Amino acid sequence: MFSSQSTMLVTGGAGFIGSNFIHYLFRQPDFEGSVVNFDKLTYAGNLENLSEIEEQYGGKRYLFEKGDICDSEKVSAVFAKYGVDTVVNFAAESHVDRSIHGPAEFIQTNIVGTFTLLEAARASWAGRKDVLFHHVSTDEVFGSLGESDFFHENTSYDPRSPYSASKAASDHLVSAYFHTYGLPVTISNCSNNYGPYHFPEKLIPLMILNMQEEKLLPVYGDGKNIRDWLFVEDHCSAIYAILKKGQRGETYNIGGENEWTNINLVNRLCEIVAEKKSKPKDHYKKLINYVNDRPGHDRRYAINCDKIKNELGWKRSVTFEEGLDRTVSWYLANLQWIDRVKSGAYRQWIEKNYEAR
Ligand code: NAD
Ligand code: TDX
Repeated sequence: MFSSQSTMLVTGGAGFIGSNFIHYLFRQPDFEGSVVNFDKLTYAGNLENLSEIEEQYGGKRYLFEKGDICDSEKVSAVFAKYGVDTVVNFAAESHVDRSIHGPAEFIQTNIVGTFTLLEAARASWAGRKDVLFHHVSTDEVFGSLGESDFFHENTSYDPRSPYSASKAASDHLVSAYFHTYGLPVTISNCSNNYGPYHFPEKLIPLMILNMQEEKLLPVYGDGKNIRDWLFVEDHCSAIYAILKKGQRGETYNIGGENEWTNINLVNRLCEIVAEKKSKPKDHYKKLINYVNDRPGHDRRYAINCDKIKNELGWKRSVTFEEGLDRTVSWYLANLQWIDRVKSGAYRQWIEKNYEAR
């Protein structure tokens, strides 16, 4: 029962996927509603990602509220002020390495924050069925795969990092609110995203940036861990399909059907960047540097996304070659964006934790 006039609370809308999602929404001809972007603006949140949206729709169909999803008073006030009827919950601490160095923030935002949002939705919506709480989650909740199997919607949860454990807990809470209170919810578990506005601590942007600066390219362990990569716009279109057609109480896996070992991906990125910067094909490959493995490093992720394809008619539209090309071009054209997001809090954290790298 999605209404094109919906008033959507997008939490974490200033981050990587959230900001791409808001851009995506305003490009949809069948979306005529408004978006309230609720974001704490941690090191990972950057309002500059939405400057064009602010210019075009600010104060009308696009509203920004700075706030913490753990702040129940503020969250409830936002529900009441705007008459929110749809929540898309992106807000989270999202980086596995950070969760290893300091799990507390992950427990707070990912678990307590999701709980706080659920409580506000339950109180504000009291019995309504024309509303939806969509929770954005990850394939990492399922743990690590062997060589040939896939994550399905009914795969048992087996999280291995503080990040994935906190996301698993939040998924369980969302599901519990459906069964216990009848809150209309949907959940999606997506594989690794890549694309514009990806914070340069994550593998793909970090590698592009290090190549740009002729710095070493740190590959964890033997480099043979496998991830299933999806262009961020395809994740956004999947979420939009769930908002419009998803069954309440259901979970949908989203993936790229696109498995790469980290080392093969880094090698491919080296070639693309070399080509764009008119360097010899192997110029950047000599920077590849195998470093200590991430503790508890999941070996392989691979999503079976037949359910969302068959039931909601979603399909991926961007090939990996095209997506990587667009991503590398975007980063090389937006080096100032990288300088800005890397200054301040992030720079201090990286110096403290990765001095030895
Ligand atoms: P991100 O780190 O780039 O952005 C997170 C955003 O949430 C930031 O804008 C940050 O300021 C905001 N935020 C953090 N704590 C907050 C709080 N307490 N209150 C309000 N806002 C807060 O993350 P992302 O990569 O865009 O991921 C978004 C969501 O998608 C997360 O829930 C993540 O678990 C999930 N996800 C990510 C991927 C991926 O590959 N990046 C894949 C699957 C699922
Ligand atoms: O410097 C690096 N070297 C390296 O080898 C980094 C940053 C990562 N890696 C490896 C670890 C992983 O196997 O590359 C792979 C990808 O790492 P990340 O970019 O940190 O992503 P990942 O840990 O797979 O998690 C991402 O996808 C699932 C997001 O950060 C999560 O929020 C999402 O849930």
